[in-house]
Amino acid sequence: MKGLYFITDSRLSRKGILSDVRNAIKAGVRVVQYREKSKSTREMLEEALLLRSICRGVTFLVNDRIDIALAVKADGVHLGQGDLPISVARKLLGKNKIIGITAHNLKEARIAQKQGADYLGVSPIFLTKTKSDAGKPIGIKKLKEISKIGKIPIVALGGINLKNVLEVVRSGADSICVISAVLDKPDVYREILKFRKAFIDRSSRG
Ligand code: TZP
Ligand code: MG
Repeated sequence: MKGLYFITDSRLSRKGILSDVRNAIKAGVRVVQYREKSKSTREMLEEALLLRSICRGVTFLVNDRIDIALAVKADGVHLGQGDLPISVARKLLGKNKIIGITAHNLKEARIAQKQGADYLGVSPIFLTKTKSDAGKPIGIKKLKEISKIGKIPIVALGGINLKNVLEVVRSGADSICVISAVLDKPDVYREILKFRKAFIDRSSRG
């Protein structure tokens, strides 16, 4: 769970999520999460199968839906605080699958870690329009606090753009996820490359 993490968004996508994911992988993304909030289960299954076949050599996760993740042999799931608890998800998925949990604060981060989450999705760092129920931005200070207790990798997301990304990767994020700042642009591949540079800049000028 290092480097760039990409989440699909069929509402924001200009050329379709399959094209976005191909470009994201070409640009060096290491993790792809299939996140779909409005399609039928059957449509999701079909899309997830296609994505599974595209995501060779990168980690492929499914948001919320453990059934879809199991059906397409995804590498794991990403769950929110209102989804099935980690203990139940672990029983269903087995010990080898990845379970990522969204944490908005230190308490949620500590609990998720204790319960056996494989990584934390810490969000929203900044204001985001992409997820209507994302909650209040937690800011850089809280991200730093959470990263200090974090024994498991931290994926930072929510409102990340080219202006603030370096600060985020220097504040303890192992991985970053950017949705709108990338999908707003016509060339997803080129845009993701710019974010990838932030990880190089962290080590050279940090
Ligand atoms: N979960 C927390 S914030 C978020 C999700 C899926 C959306 C982040 O999108 P953006 O456009 O990079 O702010
Ligand atoms: Mg969820």
